[in-house]
Amino acid sequence: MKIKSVKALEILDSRGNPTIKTTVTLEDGSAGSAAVPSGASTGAYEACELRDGDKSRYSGNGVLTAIKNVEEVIAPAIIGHEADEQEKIDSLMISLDGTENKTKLGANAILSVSLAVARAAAVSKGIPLYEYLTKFNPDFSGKYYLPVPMMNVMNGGKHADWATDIQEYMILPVAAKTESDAIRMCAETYAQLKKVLKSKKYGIAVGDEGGFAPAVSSNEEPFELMKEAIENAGYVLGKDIVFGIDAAASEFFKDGVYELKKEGKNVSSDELSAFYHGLVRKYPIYSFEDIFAEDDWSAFQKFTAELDNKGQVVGDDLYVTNVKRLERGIAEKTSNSILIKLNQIGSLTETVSAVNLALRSGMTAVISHRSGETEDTFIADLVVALGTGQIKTGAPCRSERVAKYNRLMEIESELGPKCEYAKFPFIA
Ligand code: 2PG
Ligand code: MG
Repeated sequence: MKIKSVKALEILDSRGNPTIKTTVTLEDGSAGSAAVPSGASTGAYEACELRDGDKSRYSGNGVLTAIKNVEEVIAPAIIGHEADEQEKIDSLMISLDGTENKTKLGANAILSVSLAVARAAAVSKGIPLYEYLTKFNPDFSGKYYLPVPMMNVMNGGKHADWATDIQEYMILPVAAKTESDAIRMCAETYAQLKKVLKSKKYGIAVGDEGGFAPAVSSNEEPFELMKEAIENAGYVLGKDIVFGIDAAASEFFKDGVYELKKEGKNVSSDELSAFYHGLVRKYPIYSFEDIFAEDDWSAFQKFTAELDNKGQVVGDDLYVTNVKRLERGIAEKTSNSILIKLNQIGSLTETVSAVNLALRSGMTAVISHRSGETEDTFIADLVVALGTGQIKTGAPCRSERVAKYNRLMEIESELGPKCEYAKFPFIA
């Protein structure tokens, strides 16, 4: 079905910053909308998030230029094209932009159209978005896999005023039998964590991704608090639920050293690695995202070799969902996993290429939200369609996070026996 109109709107993300929402309408009246998220601990190599820079509006963060680009540059070029020709539309937008990092039109402008086109096409075909998106999954067999949620229940770093140096402390309910059980296990643990924090007279305010962000004493203490919460919720740490972290280490890498403010010291890559190994000896941590800075390839490579597939080393700022950086990571065995964020690269087609390359190379792929989110749940459908088996979308708190988990439960109930809960590959 052909595209008839493309309209964009400036809306707010979960931090109250402006972002872009685009609606694509087809000739049969089918319409699809998509809203773009925004990061705080952004990678230096991400595609461009175009902001107006006009200080009289939103401190320069408005997206009216991006909207203009959608309506005046992209719309005339894609109107009349078939909405289900996603690759064609994405590459048309990429060439209209013509820059390496989408600096001309903005990755936010391009992505909003890219996702809205996919939604409109699914609506026109009368099928759910996750079903429509399986056309991008070369291994799709008719069976759907619902992802292990990586829930960030304690927030630090840039997302929580540096409560800890490590940005995210995550729980992974690996022993769940279904998606809704997995989400329940995390929500129950989260509720217990609140009680644990209260009993220790810690604050229970939450960070950008809904995790608690109290003034703990060290980077290690959150593991103790989560351990207590998991036990109080009736689960076995290391069996039912395991841990993951996102250090977002680029954010505390300054002048060649890693500044651990919480520990009051500056450390080298080797020392930081020793610190992580120390944690691994004490806690069942199975996912290590951005544990070094985005250009510290050799530190990643060394840690990945040492971990020896007993867990995943996830590249986020390291790869920025970019096939070129991922190719280097594959060649050099820099990590065994990639974090996937649509707006780091700026189109559905390029995102899917990164996922498929990673999976083909034996890596895992975690589909992820951003710290600045909207109520859009596209990533829930995408992770089910691509069957990567892992999603990271915050704590079971704050509606922009919960919306994704709710969508996953909805998909699970719709699919019934056609789906199963994914296995976390690093646990027997
Ligand atoms: C990350 C993300 C999402 P941000 O570092 O993985 O959790 O944060 O969107 O701020 O980059
Ligand atoms: Mg990250």
